[in-house]
Amino acid sequence: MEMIEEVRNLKLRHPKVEHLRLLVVGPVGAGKSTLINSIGSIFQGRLYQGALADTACDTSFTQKLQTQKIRDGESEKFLPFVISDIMGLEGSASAAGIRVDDIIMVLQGHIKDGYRFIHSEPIKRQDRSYRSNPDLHKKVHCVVLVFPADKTAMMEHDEDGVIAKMREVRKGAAELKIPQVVVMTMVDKACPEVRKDLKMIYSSKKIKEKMQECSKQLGVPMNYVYPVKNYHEETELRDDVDVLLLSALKQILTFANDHVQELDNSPTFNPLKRLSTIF
Ligand SMILES: Nc1nc2c(ncn2[C@@H]2O[C@H](COP(=O)(O)OP(=O)(O)OP(=O)(O)O)[C@@H](O)[C@H]2O)c(=O)[nH]1
Ligand SMILES: [Mg+2]
Repeated sequence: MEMIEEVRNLKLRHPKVEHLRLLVVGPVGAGKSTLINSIGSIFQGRLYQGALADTACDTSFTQKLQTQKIRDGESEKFLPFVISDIMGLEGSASAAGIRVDDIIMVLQGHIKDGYRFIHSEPIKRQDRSYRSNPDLHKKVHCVVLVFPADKTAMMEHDEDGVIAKMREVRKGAAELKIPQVVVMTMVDKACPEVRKDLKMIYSSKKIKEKMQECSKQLGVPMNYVYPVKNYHEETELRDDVDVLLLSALKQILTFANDHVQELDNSPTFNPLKRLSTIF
């Protein structure tokens, strides 16, 4: 597949960035960890479980910040990107789930891998998992908002407040100029025809409506909303599953790469610009 080669051979557009860093953000049980495993599986050429996922999920199964480096099964080298996994978001009445202010800290690269999130308090500067001066590749270069297609009906009224939290994260990312996209998981659960044949996704009205709902409620343009089905029950890789995941990933990496390039060209890095402010 051509897309897989493009991702393998991606050239990073900033001299000091070791790899692009993506972060998945979304409600508990949205399929964040499974998404990371699914992407890992494609490159490993077999089903892979780097980021463990859960089957019965009322509270977040993922508790710690966990970054997956993915090794390419063919070259045995690490791919030019990593994906960070975090605890899921819960409604405002819940006494569990990740805090929005902690997510913003992750975006800025202030939290080290392995940190266990605490709902009742944000990370402290004195914490040994707090990183004061993060390098560029410790910062997040694209935020992937993960939302399940079968739950879009609850977005509009947002009774528990999860959508409001996702919007806050998006706003925080926008202030940091970090690009944001939506990956809409569980398309198989949202439409029976798609469940039978994943290719129906391209013509399914139902899926399109759900993508529009995600776009509207999360404030991300339609062309930044990608529907996928994760590997959750399969025993083998499938081209139709891979294509959706890879086309989303390819776009996401392009945005992340654009972002690091902009950082390289930003005025503080430009000596001529600095001179012109001095004289
Ligand atoms: N049908 C279907 N099930 C999925 C899909 N993606 C994930 N799942 C299932 O959904 C459940 C939750 O997935 P996780 O990946 O653990 O969700 P998470 O967002 O990491 O959840 P927390 O870590 O608890 O915040 C698991 O049982 C997965 O197998 C999908 O695309 N389709
Ligand atoms: Mg998880």
